[in-house]
Amino acid sequence: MDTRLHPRAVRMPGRSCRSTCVRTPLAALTAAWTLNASIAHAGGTPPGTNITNQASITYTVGGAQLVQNSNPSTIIVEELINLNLVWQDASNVIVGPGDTGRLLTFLLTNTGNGNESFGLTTDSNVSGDDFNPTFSDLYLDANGNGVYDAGVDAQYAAGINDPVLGADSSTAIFVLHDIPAGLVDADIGNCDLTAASNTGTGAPGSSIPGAGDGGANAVIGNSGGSATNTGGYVVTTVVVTMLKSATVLDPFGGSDAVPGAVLTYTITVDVTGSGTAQGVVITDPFPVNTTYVASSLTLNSGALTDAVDADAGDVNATTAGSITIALGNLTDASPLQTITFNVTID
Ligand SMILES: [Ca+2]
Ligand SMILES: [Ca+2]
Ligand SMILES: [Ca+2]
Ligand SMILES: [Ca+2]
Repeated sequence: MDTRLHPRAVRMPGRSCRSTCVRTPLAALTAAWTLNASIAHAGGTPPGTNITNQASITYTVGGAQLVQNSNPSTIIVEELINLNLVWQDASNVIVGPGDTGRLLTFLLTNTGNGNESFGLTTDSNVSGDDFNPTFSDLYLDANGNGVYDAGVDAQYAAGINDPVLGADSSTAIFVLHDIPAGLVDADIGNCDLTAASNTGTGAPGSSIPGAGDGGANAVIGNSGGSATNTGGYVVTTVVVTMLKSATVLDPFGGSDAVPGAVLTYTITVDVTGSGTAQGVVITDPFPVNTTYVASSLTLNSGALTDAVDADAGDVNATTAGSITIALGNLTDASPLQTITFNVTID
C-alpha cells in the first residue's frame, strides 16, 4: 500500500481547500518529529517547554487523497527539583592534631531540568566518630576548577551567594575546618554538608504551583529537594625515633678511648603511628679528632660502599665529612633500621 501523500493538494472534506489544505509530505513531517525528539537534555526537557501533539488521518475518497488533522494537545513541562551531592575526597582526609585550614570537598549537581539555587548548611558535630572538626568556613569554587584556591574561591554566605546551577550543572563546595589538638592516631572526625533547593523541599512528587522557572509548576524529585553527604578526616601521627650509641675498642683489646681506638657508632631508626615518614635521610658528621674507617658503613648488617651508587649510603659525597643514608619511606610496618660505621680516634 502506498502511504505517501499525493503531491496534489488535498482538502478537508466539506471545507474550503484554501484554509485547511495540507501540503506537507508525510516524509517531511516524520523528519521534523525525529529532529525534535533528538534534542535531549540529561536533566530533561526544560520547564515551560510546550509539548504539542497533533494527529493526522489520511484517506482516499473518489480517487482524491485527503488529510485531516486532530485538534492539538499541548502540555507544558514543569520544573523537576532534584539534586545530587557527593563527597569527593577518595578517603578520609589525613590530618594532624592542631592542623588549621584543612578541607573536605563535595560536588553538588543540579539533576533537575531547570535553573535552581541551593542553600548550604554544615554539621561538624556529628556523632559516631572520634572528634568534632572545628568548622571554619564554606567556600564555593568560584573559578570552577574543582580545587580550593585560597583568595580566589568565594566564601559562602547563606542567602547571599547561594550557588545557582543550570540543569545538569555541578559545582564543587569546600568545607574548611581546623583540627583540635590532643587527638590520637586513627581518630576520625566527620562533617555533614546539606544542600537544599531554595524553591522547596518535600515528599517526592509533591507540586509547588507556579514556583518553577518561568512560572511553571515545580515538582519535587526523588531527592526530596535536599541532599546530605558526609566527609571525614583521619588523624595520622607519625613518630620517628632515632637512637645513637657508641662502643670503643682500644688497640689493646679493651674499651679505653685512647688515640687509635676504634669507635663504632650505631644508629637505629624506628617509625610508629599510622602514617608514612617519606624520604627519610640520616646524616651523621664525623666527630672532630676522629677519622672515618673506610668501607665500615653498614645498613641492617649489610655493607654499603662509601661511593655514591645504587646502595642507600655514601661517605663524604652527599655531605662532606658525614655519612649519609637514604632510607626512603618508612611506616610502622617497616623493620627497625640499623646503621653502623667506624671512626678511629686521632
Ligand atoms: Ca528553578
Ligand atoms: Ca564528631
Ligand atoms: Ca577553585
Ligand atoms: Ca654507596
